[in-house]
Amino acid sequence: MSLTYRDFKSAIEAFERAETIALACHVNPDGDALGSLLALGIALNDRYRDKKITMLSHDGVPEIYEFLPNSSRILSETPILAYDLAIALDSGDPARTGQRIMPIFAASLERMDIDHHVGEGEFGDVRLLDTRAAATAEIVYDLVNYLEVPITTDIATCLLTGVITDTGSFRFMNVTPRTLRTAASLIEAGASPSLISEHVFDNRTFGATRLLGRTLSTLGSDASGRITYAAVSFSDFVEEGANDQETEGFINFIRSVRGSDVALLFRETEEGKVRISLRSCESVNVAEIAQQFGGGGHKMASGCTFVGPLHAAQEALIAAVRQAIGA
Ligand SMILES: [Mn+2]
Repeated sequence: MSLTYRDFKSAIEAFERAETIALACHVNPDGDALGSLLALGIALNDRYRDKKITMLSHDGVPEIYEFLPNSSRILSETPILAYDLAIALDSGDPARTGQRIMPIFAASLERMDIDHHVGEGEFGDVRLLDTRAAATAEIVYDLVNYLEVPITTDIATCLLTGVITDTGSFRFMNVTPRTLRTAASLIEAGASPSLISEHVFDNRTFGATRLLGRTLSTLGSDASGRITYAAVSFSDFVEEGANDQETEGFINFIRSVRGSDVALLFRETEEGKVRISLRSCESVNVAEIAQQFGGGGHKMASGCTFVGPLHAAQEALIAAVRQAIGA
């Protein structure tokens, strides 16, 4: 489904009604989550100088995204429980905003869901859901235009980061003529694709690059070759002096293996706790698999946490994926 003038009008009416507005993105935020959050936060501040706008990211801002304008104004928690309007961006459902932030969605007067994913988690009094958008940033771009806020260089940089990261630099199946038109307008407004790429993709620390080497040396697959996976152990992190945020992008190497339909990256972020990222081609819904383990996400990109040793996480997740694809 795509959005109409009426959808944007009802979003703007909700902004007008609210005095206090909270915006939140999903846990382990990516470029689209943060870019959309910041762009809408900046636009609302520009448009409504008298309203209190709060930007929230449960897991903060990964270092590679700190270059995004206003990123230092994002809070990882809020002392206020109830807002007039609580907005979830790119999140699938309110639970994905993280345990410290999720309660504001139950407590606030109105809720808004801005997302480009299909899911059972759709919610909200106002829904800007567009499954044809390659990124939430594409929807926010339209919304900012409806708000009649000029697309400043700052807003454009945030939105283009969302588009670039969610399309794998315009390589994924979700890229449409609209994606490229939006990107062209953002570049006209002052965003720089090369600057964004330099920060996001060509910015791995020495330790994290060595960690990537270790990770790829664990690459495995099931007998069918349709499931590929790799793991980072806790001692790998310690010995290379790298952290979990720096594994951003590792999964792309695992999913780019020929014949791979589902890719998994296991990270033992502390002893006895394993975070798992899942990616798939269009025919496999990895959100459903992550949900079996208390996680969530999107059809082609999801995540969950497993409590237990690394090998147990691998066994459990690979078995679940095998069952899902009938391999
Ligand atoms: Mn997205």
